[in-house]
Amino acid sequence: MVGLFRLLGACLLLSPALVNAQINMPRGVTPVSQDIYGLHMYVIWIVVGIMAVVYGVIIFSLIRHRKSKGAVAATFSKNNLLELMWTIVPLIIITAIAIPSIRVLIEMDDYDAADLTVKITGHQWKWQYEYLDQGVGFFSTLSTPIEEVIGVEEKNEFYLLEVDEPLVLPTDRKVRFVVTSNDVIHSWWVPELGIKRDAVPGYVYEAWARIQEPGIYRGQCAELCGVNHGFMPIVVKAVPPAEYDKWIAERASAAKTAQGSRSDLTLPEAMKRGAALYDQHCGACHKYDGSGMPPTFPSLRDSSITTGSDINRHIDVVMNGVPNTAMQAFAPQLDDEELAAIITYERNAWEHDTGDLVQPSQIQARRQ
Ligand code: HEC
Ligand SMILES: [Cu+2]
Repeated sequence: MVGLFRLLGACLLLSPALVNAQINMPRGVTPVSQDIYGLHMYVIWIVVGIMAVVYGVIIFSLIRHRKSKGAVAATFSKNNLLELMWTIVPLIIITAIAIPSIRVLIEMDDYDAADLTVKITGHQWKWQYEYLDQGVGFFSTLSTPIEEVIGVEEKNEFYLLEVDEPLVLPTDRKVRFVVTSNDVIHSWWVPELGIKRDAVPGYVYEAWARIQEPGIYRGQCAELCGVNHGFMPIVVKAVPPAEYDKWIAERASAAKTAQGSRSDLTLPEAMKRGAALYDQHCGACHKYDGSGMPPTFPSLRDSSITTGSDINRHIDVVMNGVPNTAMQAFAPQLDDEELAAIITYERNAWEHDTGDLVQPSQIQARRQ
């Protein structure tokens, strides 16, 4: 019993220390996340106060009015003062919680006057980030090697919390997020930014952050979204504004150059790019060796679509997807060259060796 009380006392006194032990919620690195933390601690203390009073009365009554001492139950059935008290006291408590809560809620919803806007789209199973004013966009996919997932290699420190390309954001600037989804409901959750926003297809929800410290902040999809729900982590890399400006300028000019050059692919080029893109965008469902997980995710090995002579049938499935299945339309997600490379890869990998080479111009021709 004494041990229990000691533990309880330690919990209360050491609450900030327990953040590091991941027992308490993080304080975070934005004004909103810190205010959420403050509100949380404030409510916890009120709860502790209520608990002390309630348990105090119960324990006092148990000891003071115990049967062995000859206690006799009271028989009164009405006490106006008591009733007034248990109406007024909760009212005061609720008001004392409501006022700071509403203040934090209003602060969380203050999306105006943002310095930049990032559109976040959830996909099965990856996140897409678009810097709306700069014309820069990319996908961020899990980078944990498959060997660690299946247990043949030791898991690293950031197992399932690492991506190929993090979301790069400036510190000390107001970043507005618009969050949506391409398929099912996901949720973009980064505890240290104090943000958890549902990504719902057909809707756009907003959030914002002004990050105060450079660093790497990790999060996860927080809405069960299918078999690889645990495989779409979030990594935010916050850098000083000057560094961010340099990064975004480089990305923007790279995006422009890529748009201008549309040359034909050679087969080795297409296979190399296609293999990497296939692993990134298709491997989660169709597996890295193309064997899929039938019957839900079909095998692409020796399928009539990936090896049949009607290449356009193959192109159309990948570009338009299959309605009402997890096979999404990739035409809006990938550019002509990327689609051409992936399709070429599928037609030649896994001993398919059809020799077919799909060119970006063929994809372009089939875009509506
Ligand atoms: C989220 C899971 C998922 C991802 C990611 C995915 N697919 Fe699919 N794919 C499916 C499902 C499910 C089907 C079966 C649809 C149906 O019922 O016809 C399918 C069907 C296909 C087919 C037709 C196969 C056949 O024989 O019917 C091809 C080709 C294909 N996908 C290619 C791709 C390519 C290329 C990518 C990556 C750019 C990809 N898929 C990514 C789930 C996925
Ligand atoms: Cu998800």
